[in-house]
Amino acid sequence: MIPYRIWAFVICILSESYGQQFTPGCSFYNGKCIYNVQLGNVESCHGGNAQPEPNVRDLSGACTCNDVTKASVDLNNLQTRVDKLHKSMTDFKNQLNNVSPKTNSYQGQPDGENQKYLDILDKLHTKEDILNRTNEEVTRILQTASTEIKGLREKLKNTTGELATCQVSMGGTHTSQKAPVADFTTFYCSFQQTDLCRFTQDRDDNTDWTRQSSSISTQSGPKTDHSYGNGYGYYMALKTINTPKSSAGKTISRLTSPTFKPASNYCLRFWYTMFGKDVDTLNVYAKVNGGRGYPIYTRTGNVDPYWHFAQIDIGPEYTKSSFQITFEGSYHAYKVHHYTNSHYTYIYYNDDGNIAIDDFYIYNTTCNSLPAVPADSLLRRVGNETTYYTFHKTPATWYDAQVTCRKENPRSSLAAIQSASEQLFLVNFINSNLELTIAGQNGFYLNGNDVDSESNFKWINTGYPEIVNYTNFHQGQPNNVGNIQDCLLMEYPADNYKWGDVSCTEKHPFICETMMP
Ligand SMILES: *[C@@H]1O[C@H](CO)[C@@H](O)[C@H](O)[C@H]1NC(C)=O
Ligand SMILES: *[C@@H]1O[C@H](CO)[C@@H](O)[C@H](O)[C@H]1NC(C)=O
Ligand SMILES: *[C@@H]1O[C@H](CO)[C@@H](O)[C@H](O)[C@H]1NC(C)=O
Ligand SMILES: *[C@@H]1O[C@H](CO)[C@@H](O)[C@H](O)[C@H]1NC(C)=O
Ligand SMILES: *[C@@H]1O[C@H](CO)[C@@H](O)[C@H](O)[C@H]1NC(C)=O
Ligand SMILES: [Ca+2]
Ligand SMILES: [Ca+2]
Repeated sequence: MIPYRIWAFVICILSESYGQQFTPGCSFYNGKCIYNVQLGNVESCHGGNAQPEPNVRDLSGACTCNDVTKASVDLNNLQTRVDKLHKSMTDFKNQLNNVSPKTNSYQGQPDGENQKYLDILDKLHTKEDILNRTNEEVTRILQTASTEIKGLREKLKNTTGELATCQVSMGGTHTSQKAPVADFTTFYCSFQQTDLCRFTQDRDDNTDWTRQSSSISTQSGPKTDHSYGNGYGYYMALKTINTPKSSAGKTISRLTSPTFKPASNYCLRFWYTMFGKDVDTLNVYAKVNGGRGYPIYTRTGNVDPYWHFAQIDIGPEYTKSSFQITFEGSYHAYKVHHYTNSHYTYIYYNDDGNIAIDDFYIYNTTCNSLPAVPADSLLRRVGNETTYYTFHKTPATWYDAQVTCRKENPRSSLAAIQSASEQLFLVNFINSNLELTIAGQNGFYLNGNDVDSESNFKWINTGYPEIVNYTNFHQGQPNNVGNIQDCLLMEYPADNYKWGDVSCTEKHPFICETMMP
């Protein structure tokens, strides 16, 4: 006897309306601005009878952003249908797999029930065949659509030059789940700003912090700033001064933030380096009513040339009234014997050590309530490494893209692709998403660049430049056309997003990556 349970299952499968959903469809461009991609009309498509929709505009006229936006909405709808299709195909296959082994045991039993089973299996195979053909059709449609979109965008660029503006509205159609809008604001400073974001030098100290770009020396200071990781970026540094001093003792310098409004809590985050043998201490204070009190953060000594992350909760005792943040750096002098006028004297030097800070964030909430990762991000775990990617379809210059990444999370940067499997992971994800496939026709920026030294491409996500070892350049790239191509772009969508170098001021979509500590 076949258990009732299995019968119910099989009947359930057959009564599902797969037939409707799995009818292959077509895609056509037909020289019009608006795409019409359909599923379920195979005769009218392949019979050449496809009629353009009455309101479709002819390409001999100029296409507008509205046309591209409408096309992208149509394609979004298609994406939704394709997603559903894939899901029901998978479910269907799973159900089929569950049923098949059970039915085998009834084969050869010459009863009526077994015959019914074989009939059902027959029908299931027919469905599977349709399903397989539909799968091929969907793949074909996606490929055609992406080619057509490319044509449409090129046409638009040729006729109106509206490319960049349109992509903004295309980006706006994305509706997948966003993180809830948190009730906090962020103050961020990359120290790229010449007004130092209204930070000011204290007057009751020995010297000033300086706004610095590039490395200070090989024995001290960071190699580059933290925001951009190359000579374009700036950071704040307390530099030793190689001048003899008459006495020992610390040289102290303070830099104070603008004033922050009262709130129940604040969270402070920043990056710092402390490198060189004369480095003494970095203290951070929450300055209330002009008084510094005791430090809320202290780090002492010669650490290393790398950028380090600091995070400090600032409780209500400090934040119930207006307050400022003060960074206090110090270095010490060392004693040397000096031979002058036939005798030895002592002189004190401090010539080796710098404290630097960059990428300052302050949020009017507790550190715990800040999102751990950027909203809407894609997770990848390899071994013990966890990375989140966010995809930005709105084109930006390499510099603006990098800062957008830094702003979304202190550990975020434009992505660095450091293996073939990471490249494949990203390319597969882009290809699985129609909107990203559309945006990707214009490439995706990575963080690699040779801004500092021609043809020496470096990854800069950690703020400590690293040689780009794994590469995936398209044939003939990098080629530094016009001597101005310094930034890496996943430039060739038709060739698995192989890389090229482009001018960093060109605007392209981009991928950010947040590496978890
Ligand atoms: C459907 O595709 C799968 C995987 O390619 C294959 O194993 C199966 O035989 C195909 N089914 C039919 C009915 O063609
Ligand atoms: C756009 O312009 C380029 C260069 O002028 C041309 O090769 C291309 O065919 C044009 N594309 C369309 C869709 O008109
Ligand atoms: C943070 O500041 C913004 C702007 O002043 C305010 O709207 C918001 O309520 C504040 N959030 C908290 C948690 O205090
Ligand atoms: C991750 O794994 C690598 C290689 O196994 C190891 O060297 C490294 O210390 C691990 N890192 C962490 C954070 O566990
Ligand atoms: C990259 O290559 C350089 C020189 O070939 C080597 O020193 C460095 O360790 C490599 N880095 C990585 C991350 O493999
Ligand atoms: Ca900076
Ligand atoms: Ca190039």
